[in-house]
Amino acid sequence: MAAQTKPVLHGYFRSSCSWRVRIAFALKGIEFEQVPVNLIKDGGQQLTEQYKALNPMQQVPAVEIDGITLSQSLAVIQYIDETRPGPRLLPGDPKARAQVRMISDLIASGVQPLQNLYVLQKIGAEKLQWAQHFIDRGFQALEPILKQTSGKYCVGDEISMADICLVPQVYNAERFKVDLRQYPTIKRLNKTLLEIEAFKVSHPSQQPDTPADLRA
Ligand SMILES: N[C@@H](CCC(=O)N[C@@H](CS)C(=O)NCC(=O)O)C(=O)O
Repeated sequence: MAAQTKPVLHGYFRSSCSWRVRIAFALKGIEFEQVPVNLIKDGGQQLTEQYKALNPMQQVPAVEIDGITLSQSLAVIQYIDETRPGPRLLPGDPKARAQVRMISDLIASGVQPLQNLYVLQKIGAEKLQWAQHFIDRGFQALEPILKQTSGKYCVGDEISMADICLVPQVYNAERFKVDLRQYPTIKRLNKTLLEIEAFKVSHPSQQPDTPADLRA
């Protein structure tokens, strides 16, 4: 299906879920526009009535594409995969596809929601330990799974949605100072993936809304 206009990504440079979508666009070679939604400024621009109309969950990303507005990064990635040419982000083989979804869900449902801004604001002073605990808990499950499923990438030797979820989650783990030494497979995959152009151009340090002191 030919796209009529460029998709618009409403996102935040440091949001791992926005980064997932940026990686998917980059892997597929899709040009898109970015509208920054600053999660901190003005008490959080995601909480405005204007943004709530785009995404009632008041989270980024929200993507305007082909006449519809989608939130939920995995839904966006799968829509892009189903409608755009380029490398497949979900493999054709049902077993490999299930493994990609398993890893993606583990991160997107089992780890990231427990350390997102809204949750940490409710936790208060203990937020660093809370975030570390739940990232560690997820990574302790992810490490043996990836040992089984990975080749060069998370599932075999093709880049997939699982890789798209992994790298931003490792970035979050580093931000929260999680000790990654106990996760050699996660570390290896992250290092390999960060060498790939699509992961580089979409990196939080390279975005239009990246503050000057965080630019690489
Ligand atoms: N399941 C959603 C999660 C979205 C989400 O948690 N977004 C975070 C940034 S990565 C957010 O907007 N947080 C704002 C807040 O917590 O107030 C997705 O995959 O898109």
